[in-house]
Amino acid sequence: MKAFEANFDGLVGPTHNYGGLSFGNVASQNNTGDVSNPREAALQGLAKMKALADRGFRQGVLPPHERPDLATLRRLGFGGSDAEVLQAVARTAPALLPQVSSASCMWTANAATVSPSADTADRRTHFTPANLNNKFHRAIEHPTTGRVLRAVFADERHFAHHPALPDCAQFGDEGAANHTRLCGEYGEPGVELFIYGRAAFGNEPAPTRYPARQTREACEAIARMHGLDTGRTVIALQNPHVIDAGVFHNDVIAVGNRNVLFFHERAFHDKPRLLADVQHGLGDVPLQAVEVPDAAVSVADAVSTYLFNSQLLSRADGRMLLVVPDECQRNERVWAYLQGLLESGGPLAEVAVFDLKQSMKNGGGPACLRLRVVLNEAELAAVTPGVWINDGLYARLTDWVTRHYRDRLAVADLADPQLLNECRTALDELTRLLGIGPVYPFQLV
Ligand code: SUG
Repeated sequence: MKAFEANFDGLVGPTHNYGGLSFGNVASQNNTGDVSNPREAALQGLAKMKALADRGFRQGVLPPHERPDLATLRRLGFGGSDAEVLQAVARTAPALLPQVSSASCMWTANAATVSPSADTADRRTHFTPANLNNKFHRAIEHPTTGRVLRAVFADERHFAHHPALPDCAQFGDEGAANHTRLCGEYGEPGVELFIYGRAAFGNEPAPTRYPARQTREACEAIARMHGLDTGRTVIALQNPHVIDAGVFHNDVIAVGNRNVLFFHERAFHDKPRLLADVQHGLGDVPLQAVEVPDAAVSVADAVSTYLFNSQLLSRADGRMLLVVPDECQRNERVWAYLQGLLESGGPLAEVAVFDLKQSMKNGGGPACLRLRVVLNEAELAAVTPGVWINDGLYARLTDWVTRHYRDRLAVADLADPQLLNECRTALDELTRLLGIGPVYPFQLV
């Protein structure tokens, strides 16, 4: 059956800030304590969504989470009114404030792993929210993420939802950031490629400086839960050296679309084996490996520009568009490499550049901001309709952001009880605007 790739971008939340929370993510650490601009961040993300929707790509939006996360603070023993909770946290445990206030769910590549119906045993699209248990500020996302995904993909005839994996290091899972699907046509069975940074058991090489967030055990569990065909599932180790160089997710060093895998020479531990296994799974469909040599673009350049954290999208004519952050254009070597790629006559026909500076400063590029979901006609029709970006929704969301978001937020502002009220008012309006029903703890009490 004919199918399409839809991209669901995370709308940046009103508490977007630079908390310096992600050890191993160079941008997050380098920008610790900077004053953020949540309004600009949300508008930058919306501009990308609108531009892609205007070009005919199927583009949806996923709402931000309730932040500061009062329910988590109460679970940690804080009590009294909401304002008293925030005051006590600021006074006695200030490090918790940015953690429970991060707008990190905007990076929806980490929201879940998604397997399209063409790949699964029961022919439904399967979703597993990522437990993100390597970082506290991200580990609190999955309950709301699960509710949002169930609200948007509600029809049980088409969509199957699993709980996040057990919350422990053995099953560390970072979602679609470490998962790529390769295929001929989107609607045909594809090869699901999972990349992990460490195995809980065994003695494979591991990074020594920064944490490896994803485990092999998590990949194996998701493949089982989704009912994937073992002959078309490849689970492979990331190069531990690139994790130590700041590649905290595989989507910082590789991206795939249809039969094209665009990756850095140093991305994988055993590249020949990985390529052979993917080709074996693809059968008659030839894999096009676009390998970027270290001599042309170093790992450091890849990390600072997010060349690979790009969206590789199929245009109607079958050739591909690469959506990159403008950091790529400002780096001579990366930009020269891209020009050469365009002239090479390969699958890449076009590069589109976006200013995503607010998100990039926390280590989130174009690919981090989106969750890919392959959907056939019947499944597309079953998606809750209010989340599709069109002229009307774009206008309503930009108006909503402009009315509710601050244009300046310092970490110290997170204790302001007024900020919590602003966020709840905004989010309550948003769930009505998107027509997804109640999903937030403050709406469920
Ligand atoms: O988990 N940054 C996120 C960035 C996630 C990027 N996603 C993908 N590569 N798919 C992270 O490291 C920083 C938040 C702060 O420092 O305030 C942060 O969580």
